[in-house]
Amino acid sequence: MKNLGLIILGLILLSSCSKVAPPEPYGPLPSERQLAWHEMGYYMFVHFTVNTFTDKEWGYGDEDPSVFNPTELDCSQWARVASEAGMKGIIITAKHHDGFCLWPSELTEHSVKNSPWKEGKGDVIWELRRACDEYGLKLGIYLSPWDRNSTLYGTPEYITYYRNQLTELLSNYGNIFEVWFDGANGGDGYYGGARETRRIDNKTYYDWIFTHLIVRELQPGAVMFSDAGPDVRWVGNERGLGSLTNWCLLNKDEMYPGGNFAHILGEGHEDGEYWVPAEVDVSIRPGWFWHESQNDMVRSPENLMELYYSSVGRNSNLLLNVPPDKRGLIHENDVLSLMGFKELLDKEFEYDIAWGKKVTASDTRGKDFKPSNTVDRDNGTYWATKDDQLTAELIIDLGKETEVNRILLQEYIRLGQRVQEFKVEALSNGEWVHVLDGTTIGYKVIRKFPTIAADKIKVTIAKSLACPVLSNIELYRAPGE
Ligand code: FUL
Repeated sequence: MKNLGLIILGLILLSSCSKVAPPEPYGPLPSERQLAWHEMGYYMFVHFTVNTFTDKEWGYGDEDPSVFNPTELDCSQWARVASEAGMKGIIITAKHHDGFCLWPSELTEHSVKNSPWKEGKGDVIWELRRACDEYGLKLGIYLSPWDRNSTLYGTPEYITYYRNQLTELLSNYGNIFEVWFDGANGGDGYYGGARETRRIDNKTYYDWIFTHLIVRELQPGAVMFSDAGPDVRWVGNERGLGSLTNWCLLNKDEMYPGGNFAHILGEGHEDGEYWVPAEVDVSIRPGWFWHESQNDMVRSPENLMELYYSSVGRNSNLLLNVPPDKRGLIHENDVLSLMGFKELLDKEFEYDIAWGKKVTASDTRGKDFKPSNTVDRDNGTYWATKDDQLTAELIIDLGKETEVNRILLQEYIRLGQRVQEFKVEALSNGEWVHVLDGTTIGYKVIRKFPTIAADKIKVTIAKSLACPVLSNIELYRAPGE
């Protein structure tokens, strides 16, 4: 009898101590550098070069470096504006298609070193590095593969030149969070005086694999962006539109920058072999560079908010271009809009109604994966169902009737992207009311819906590639509507 008692006690202890295993990862997974990138959310693109002074979008490459002469260049102002607007970093056009370098490259004469700015002793990249450090921002680099100034462009020697430029940038300016490879290759250019059209084969000319290795070696923490990744993909348009269905996955093996893949890049591939999430690049003005004639065409705070929903709200990052003017400052109108947008953003997401509320679910894997992990504001914890349970319902009890009109959902992407379809309902006046349908979630989706007075909110995972794993649910009552 005594032994039986001990055995039972042992079994009870064993069962209470035994841990239920977390779900196995499903499909391709994000790397640490990609996970850090996902958390950046929203950051600034800076298009600045000779074009700023010649009023062009694409410089031909024959500019006299003396045209580059900002009178009040202040990278700290850019960084302060970015930081006050809630951005996490800045990516700068170190060299655009005109080939003019914003740093005193040893490899060309077409750079700041031959400009009157600071008597040729200045270095915009270095100043921006310091400004980013001052404001706790990360720095990224855009280096145009197409170079309309270089006499070498089109020959194999140009690739060495391009890689050496990249090496300068990745060796001398501290940690770089993103390297941006543009797919544009227009054809005609100055090319050291040849003034002709040079066509290259996008697929083979740049020999990208070896360029990628240089980035990995010099900046292991940096993600690389292009139409086809390898780490981050273009969203397929420059209008600020992420896709509602958006897989972080892509079959990129047959793709290359400048190829004709825009129609695929929005949605990605549900059965993609690689983790290559989408980035939405869009300008606050009609052009990428500053033009005096566009000073009154700056997007309004409300318009920026729409962009935020159609990018960050659709499982993408937002790279918002804010081009400095001839003075080398972000223009007052752009600053005003950005500050207005930040104010709207703060009001929109002022208080998370779901935080700490009681949550129940139709299925739970075990106490480490309990439903309330979705409302603890800790992205490291998550709710998961048992392995064979591919659909589930989760109900957040708001405690009392509460107005709601926004929902934010996140999967725990360290275990892969799984959800294919979801649905949101609200218990209002004792009845379940359909609020919205969705497809993918991924790192994050934020959806708007008409204000409803709800006692409870139900999130149904209607279809999933593997057992659903949700790390976060937030609810808001945004002003208006
Ligand atoms: C494009 C370029 O041609 C534009 O000038 C701009 O830099 C944009 C971000 O990418 O491909």
